[in-house]
Amino acid sequence: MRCFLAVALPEEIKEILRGLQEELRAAGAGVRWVRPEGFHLTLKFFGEIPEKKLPSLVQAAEQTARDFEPFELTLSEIGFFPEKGTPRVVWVGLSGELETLKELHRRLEKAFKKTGFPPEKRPFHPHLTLGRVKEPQSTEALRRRAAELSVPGKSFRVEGLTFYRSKLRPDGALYTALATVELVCERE
Ligand code: 3AM
Repeated sequence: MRCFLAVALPEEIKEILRGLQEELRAAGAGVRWVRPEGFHLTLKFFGEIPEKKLPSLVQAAEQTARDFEPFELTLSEIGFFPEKGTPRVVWVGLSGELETLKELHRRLEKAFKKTGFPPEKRPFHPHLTLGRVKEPQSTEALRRRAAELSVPGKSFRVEGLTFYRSKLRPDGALYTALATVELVCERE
């Protein structure tokens, strides 16, 4: 199965992201928008794994999550990959306790490496994907529209990590939650 680890998002955050999608949709670019129930913050993409590998990944995540207490992130700006030129991915960036998020990501990579999954080569750029560009024409209007919009500075608590299965469909990926691991560190 195709599998990844992510932070699931509260409904009110998904609602905001859905609203931003609506505003951007008006720019008329050929974008495949993420299904609102599928919004998430990816921490690690595993690719195709045999189902029997999942328990060892969950265990690695649990061990790491033990050293972290829940923390807060805030929606920031709309951004694009790549930053300049024809965009491929439209996303919402994050602010807040980003250093904690990056440390969590670094520790997870280390734990998964021990489990046999090589670390991601690309730098970690935390983002919430809104959509993927399918037709690179008319993306200028999309960039213009994005620059006009203001993202509500809403915060949410990261309290757990969720393993998802991703099923690729012609109309976009379908994500199913497989297991959730809580951040449980209890500091004095
Ligand atoms: O929705 P986002 O962008 O957070 O981009 C893919 C998506 O992240 C990413 O894994 C998440 C679930 O599909 N992804 C897909 N293929 C990937 C790959 N080969 C990948 N990340 C790294 N390497």
